[in-house]
Amino acid sequence: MRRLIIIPTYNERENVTKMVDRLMAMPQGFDLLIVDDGSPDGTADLVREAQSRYGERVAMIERSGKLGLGTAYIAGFKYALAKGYDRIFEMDCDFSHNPDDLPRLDAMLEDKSVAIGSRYSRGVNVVNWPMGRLLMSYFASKYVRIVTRMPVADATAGFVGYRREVLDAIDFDRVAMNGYGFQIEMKYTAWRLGFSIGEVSIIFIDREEGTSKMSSGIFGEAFFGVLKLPFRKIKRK
Ligand SMILES: Nc1nc2c(ncn2[C@@H]2O[C@H](COP(=O)(O)OP(=O)(O)OP(=O)(O)O)[C@@H](O)[C@H]2O)c(=O)[nH]1
Ligand SMILES: [Mg+2]
Repeated sequence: MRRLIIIPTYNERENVTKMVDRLMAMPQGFDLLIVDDGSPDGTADLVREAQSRYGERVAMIERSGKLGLGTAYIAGFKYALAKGYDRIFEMDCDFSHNPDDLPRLDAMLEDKSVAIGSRYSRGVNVVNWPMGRLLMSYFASKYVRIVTRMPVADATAGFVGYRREVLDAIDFDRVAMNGYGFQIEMKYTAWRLGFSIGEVSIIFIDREEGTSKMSSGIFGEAFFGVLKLPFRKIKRK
C-alpha cells in the first residue's frame, strides 16, 4: 500500500519546512508531493533543501505562477496515478489540518472510497476563525447540501483522502472549478459516480504563520458553480 500526500503551496516559507519534517517523521511512511506555484517568497527553495535530506520521498511540481488550487491538485492527482499510488491525500500547508489526523483518514479508506477530514460532522470544530468567516464556511456547506443533496457535512473541506479508483474514474478535463469550489466539485463528482464517502471529525485551526489566499472571486465561482452541479452529466472517464 503506497500513500501520497499532496500539498499545494503559495508563499508558505514560514510553514513548509516544519510541515515536511512533521510528515516525514510519521510512521505510516507517507510520500509527499508539493505543488508550488512559483511562490515569490522562495518556498520552492526550502522544498529543495528538504529534498536533499529526504530524497525521493519528497517530490515537487513547480508551476510558473499562481494558477489556483484546483489545477494544482489535478497536476498532483495525475502524478499520483502515474506513479501508482493507492491512496492519495490532500492537505494544506498551514497546519490548519493536523498531520496527526492523517491515520484516521487513512483508516476510513479501509471502508470508504473517499474520507473527509470534517469540521462540521460533529458540531462545529473550528478554532480562531473570525465569526463571519466561520458562518460563511458553515452555511456554504449547508447550501451545497441543499442544492446538491450530497450527504456530506463539510463539502468545502480541503483535508481529504481518496482511493486511487476514485481519481482514476474522474475525468479531470471536466472539472470546472478551481478555488474552494474545486473541493465541492471533486466530492460531488465522486458521489455521483457512486463512490462511498465517509467523514472523520477533525479540529481545524486557523493558520498562525503566513497569509490567507481566500478571495471573493473564489467565493463567486463556488456559489454559482454549485447551482450548476445538479444539472451536470457525470460519467466515468
Ligand atoms: N499551488 C498553489 N497553492 C495554493 C494556491 N492558493 C492557495 N494555495 C495553497 O493551498 C493551501 C490552502 O490555501 P487556501 O485554501 O487558499 O487557504 P489559505 O491560504 O490557507 O487561507 P486560509 O483559509 O485563510 O488559511 C495552502 O497550502 C496554500 O499555500 C495556488 O493558487 N496555487
Ligand atoms: Mg488555510
